[in-house]
Amino acid sequence: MKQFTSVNDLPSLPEALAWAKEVKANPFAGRKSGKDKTLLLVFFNSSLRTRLSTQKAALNLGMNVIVLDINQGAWKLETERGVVMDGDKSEHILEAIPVMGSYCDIIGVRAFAGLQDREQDYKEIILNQFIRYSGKPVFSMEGATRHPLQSFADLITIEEYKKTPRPKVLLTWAPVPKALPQAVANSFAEWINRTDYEFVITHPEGYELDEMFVQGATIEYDIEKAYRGADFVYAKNWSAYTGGNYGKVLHTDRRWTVDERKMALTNNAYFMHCLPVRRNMIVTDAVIELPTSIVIPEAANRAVSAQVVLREMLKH
Ligand code: AN0
Ligand code: CP
Repeated sequence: MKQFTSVNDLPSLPEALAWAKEVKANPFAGRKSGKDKTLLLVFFNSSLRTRLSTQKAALNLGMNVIVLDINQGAWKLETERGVVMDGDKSEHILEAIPVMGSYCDIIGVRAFAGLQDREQDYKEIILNQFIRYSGKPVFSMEGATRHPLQSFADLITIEEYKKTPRPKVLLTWAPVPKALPQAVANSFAEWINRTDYEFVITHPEGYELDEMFVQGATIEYDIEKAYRGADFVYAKNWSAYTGGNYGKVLHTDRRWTVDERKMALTNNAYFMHCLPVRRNMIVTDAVIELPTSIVIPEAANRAVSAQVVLREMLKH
């Protein structure tokens, strides 16, 4: 696998899920496969889980790891070609990328959406420049439109906890005051659409996601109806995608906060969130502290999804 930016890059999803089980049972089985190989992780944005779990996965495979936080100590990068660089940016990404590529064998990149210009964000310019100019296999650690390592870990988690072959999975929008990307929700929808689960999405009007990711999923605007009978409740905030409202926070209506009253409508559902989560905005203390809250095992599975992806990339 030369690149991993979406579920479509995996040679086979069922095989990847089978590998996840193997990795979990025996995390050090592949410890020779990464010998003398260097992984570079490049962060344009903050991270706790992705930063640690991807390093852990690489160490399990015997790789060396170097990490660069672009905003802490690197030169400010220009990303547009043709710009007269007379401002505060000292280096162009078109030199920086091949230089970074020369020091490593595989590159992971985190570059969030700017949320100003939808067309620009959905072109995934930074990720695609790394793919084009680094000369090395590249994987996404959350791009502008997707977070595939997260969605893969989410799917591994649902497969582990599901009690029926076709669980009802609910993706619910929840309020946050700051504008956040659609990437986690887009990607979750894209991966769940590859399964035969019952998949329902609920959000206030105006928070519709790109149809490319939603595909055939049921959109239910009635919150109570959406929660009824759910086996998994996956909460996430995202800013508006549609029309002139792209990147805007339309409201922070706490009727959408995941609370005990709504969880009582479910089939004793597991609560999931990719983290970091704002308590009592997205989910109440009570719900996230329930034994059915699986946010910690979900985060732990980030090391598993990363190890499966790295293992696949090391083959080439
Ligand atoms: C990011 C987001 O919503 O995309 C990262 C989540 C994994 N969250 C925040 O910026 C709080
Ligand atoms: N879920 C996730 O990607 O977390 P971080 O932003 O902390 O890496």
